[in-house]
Amino acid sequence: MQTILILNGPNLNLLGRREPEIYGHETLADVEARCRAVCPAGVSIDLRQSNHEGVLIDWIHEARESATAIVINPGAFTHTSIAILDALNAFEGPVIEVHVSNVHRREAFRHHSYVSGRADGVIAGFGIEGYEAATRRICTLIGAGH
Ligand code: CA2
Repeated sequence: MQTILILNGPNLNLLGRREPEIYGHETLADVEARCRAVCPAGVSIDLRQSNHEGVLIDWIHEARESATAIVINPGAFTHTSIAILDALNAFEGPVIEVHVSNVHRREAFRHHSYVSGRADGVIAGFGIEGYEAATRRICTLIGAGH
């Protein structure tokens, strides 16, 4: 079994519950179900969310042993966290960065991402469909299914 770790940073527990005009109406549970649905046999999804930078870093370290690939929406840590970048640099598998909103159409401080320089792909502005697209791309990159 290959595992895709789908990590979500701060405030993304509110997905589908606040600011639907920016982030839509679907929740992280919907994200999980959609990503599971596009995974071929032999690939599992492990979706997690934390509001704490150190917890996200610990999960990325854990993934070195337990996951084949990472899909990450680091939330606002995208724009601030060299520590998350360093952790991702220590992970050897593919990494795809996802943003629900189109960060480039928003405030200037959302235009720079520390994670993009490490990511194998970046998706922004596709709503939660971005997670599905990222999961499909990861499956291609790890040679799973289809
Ligand atoms: O567009 C994205 O996915 C972001 O990563 C979301 C972050 C934001 O800081 C990034 O610039 C772009 C914020 C996550 C907040 O999530 C909420 C979801 C629903 C309601 C309120 C916040």
